[in-house]
Amino acid sequence: MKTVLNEVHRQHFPKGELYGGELVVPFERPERWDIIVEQLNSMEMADFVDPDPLDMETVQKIHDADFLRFLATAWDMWAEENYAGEALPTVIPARRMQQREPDHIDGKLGYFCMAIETAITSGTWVAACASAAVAQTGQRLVSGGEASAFALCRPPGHHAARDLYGGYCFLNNAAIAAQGFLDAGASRVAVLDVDFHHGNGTQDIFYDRSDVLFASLHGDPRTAFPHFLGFADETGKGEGEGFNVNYPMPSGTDFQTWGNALDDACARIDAYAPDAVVVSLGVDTYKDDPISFFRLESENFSTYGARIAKLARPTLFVMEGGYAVEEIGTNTVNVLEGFERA
Ligand code: Q9C
Ligand code: ZN
Repeated sequence: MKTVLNEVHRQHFPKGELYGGELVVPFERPERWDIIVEQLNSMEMADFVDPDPLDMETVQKIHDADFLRFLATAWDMWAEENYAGEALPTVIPARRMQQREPDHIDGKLGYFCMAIETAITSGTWVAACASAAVAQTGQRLVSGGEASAFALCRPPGHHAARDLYGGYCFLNNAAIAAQGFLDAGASRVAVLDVDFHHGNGTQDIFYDRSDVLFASLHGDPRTAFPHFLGFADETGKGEGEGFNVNYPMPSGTDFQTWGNALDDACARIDAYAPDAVVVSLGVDTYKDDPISFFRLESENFSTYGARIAKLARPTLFVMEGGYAVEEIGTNTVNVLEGFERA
């Protein structure tokens, strides 16, 4: 399968992520991309395609105009303050406070974020747009007849909602791709989110819609990020009732349990009969991931790639998380290779 990618992602590399009360080198860093590319090369799966320019019209169907304006201008507003560090929020519109976009950048950052670990830098917006373009181009390849494609997105996207960034995410690449499939003529699209973390942004974007089925396997939000969404009783609302499925799982979950949840999710997707499947592909389910608590082994990634192939639908893989950097190439490419071999 073809891989869509480009180098613009490097422009997003904050010096700091707020973690454990310290600013640490971000877990989500450019090296992740390099190691995946290296593994594609060494597996002779290097069929690389450049992204087309970003079609903003589709992005505007997924994200609010004021949020896009904020992301595009946040760094410049921050720079005007002459702060010494990178743009991080400090104040949040918490319970019983006004939900109104402030004028000052300190207020705007809190207004538009869902988690405050993620810094905005001078290159963040251009990298986020390039990442969305990568997803969009992958979608166009599959809409145009390719059986599958891999969008090597960075930064990731599934925590970004209509008007929220955070959890390393700015634009929701998978949601933009799903919308692209619909715009290209699909009637129904399934998003299968196998990242360790709940795809709160994707769920929220499609929560009241029946044209996108969202299914997510993830760490139980009682103990795992993003903590405030991803419970099993979130099934959709209005038109979208019955089109959202969450599989929260406890610390220590191994492939036996995880694979059963995947089988269930796949059965739901089969019943939905989508015209396309978008896989939010995070490999932070790996046993040695530094910020996650599942126990998948590298070989399990091949097995589940083959399981996804059994859906027998046009499939776009969109890169999300995965922070065990040494193994991220093996684990990611195992999914793609397992899929192709099936
Ligand atoms: N102690 C993605 O995988 N920090 N985002 C968690 C856990 C944020 C993950 C801290 C994790 C965001 C795309
Ligand atoms: Zn994740």
